[in-house]
Amino acid sequence: MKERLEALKAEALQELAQVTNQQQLNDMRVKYLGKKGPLTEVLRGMGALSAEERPVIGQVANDVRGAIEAVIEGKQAEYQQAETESRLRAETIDVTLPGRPSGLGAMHPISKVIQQIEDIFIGMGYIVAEGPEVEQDYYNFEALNLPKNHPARDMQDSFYVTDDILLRTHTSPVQVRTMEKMKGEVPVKIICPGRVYRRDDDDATHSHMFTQIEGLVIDRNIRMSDLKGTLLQFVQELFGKQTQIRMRPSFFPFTEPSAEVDVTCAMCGGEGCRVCKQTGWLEILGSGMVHPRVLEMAGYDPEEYSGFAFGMGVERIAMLKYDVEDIRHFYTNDLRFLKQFVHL
Ligand code: 2U9
Repeated sequence: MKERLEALKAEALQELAQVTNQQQLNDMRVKYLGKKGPLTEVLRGMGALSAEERPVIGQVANDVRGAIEAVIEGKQAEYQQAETESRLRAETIDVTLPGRPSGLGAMHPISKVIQQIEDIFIGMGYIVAEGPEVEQDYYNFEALNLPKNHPARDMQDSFYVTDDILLRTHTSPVQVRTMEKMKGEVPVKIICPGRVYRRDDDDATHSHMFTQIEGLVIDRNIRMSDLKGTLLQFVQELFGKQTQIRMRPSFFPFTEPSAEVDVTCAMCGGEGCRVCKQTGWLEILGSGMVHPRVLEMAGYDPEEYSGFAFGMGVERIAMLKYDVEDIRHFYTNDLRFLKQFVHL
């Protein structure tokens, strides 16, 4: 039996020497040390041995098992080490590689111009007010002295949701709502930025949706000169100290008197050029003294209070400021266009 065990050991060690991978090693472990293996079989036969032989053969069997196990374990450690090394090699990160660009965005040019204009008026003590884009007929038209049957209320010109509800055509309803909330208190000194909607055919200078900023001041003794001084201060902060304004008579249902406001062309300094169509002037604002009927409807006695209001299209101002030739560039979001404003 001792000879059989020694032969088994020699055979196992020789075969193990040929093993080259984990799978073969697993097979060897099953073959020599498994329940159905030759070693187990020998040990099972020990019952037939004499009491003197049993411990001797037992010792030999244990030595053989130990020797085979030691070789298997040695190889096992070798394979595990190789496996770990190859995994680490595959997972190596080169921390010196340059990072991937993160694709950081930038503020949209219209948002930038809104912010600049807000900052100028905040500096003059105004509060920014906002309101709904889906508006009631009363706030959008009626309260602004645009009675029923007024041409501006034509179904063809506005986006109506129902007979009484529409997408606001200007931000003026925000001023009306603010006056209502103020319940006759003064001063009212607000600017209202926001999107407005008109049923226009889109082209290079018209869009069915655009951005307005309107302003409203109500107090005692507010005069046309306050309006003029305010707008001059505003355009000089926005376009530069050299900018001048001129006011031309105009008509709006919600202001009386009304005036269109032109600024000297920043492109040519008033000399006349392509941008100002050789006139030296650019129209950028509408304005006027708040109509007494508008004051009255919102709860302000026109005998005691007066006010001025103005309105401008943000896209038009951005187009002049940045020499953009087509309003649609602001909405198509072509990165080649937007990236030009990253550092402005
Ligand atoms: C109240 C009273 C008066 C707002 C005003 C204008 C003149 C004006 C246009 C400029 C270019 C609109 O974007 S645009 O097409 N706006 O000309 N807006 S006065 O007057 C108000 C508003 C609210 C309660």
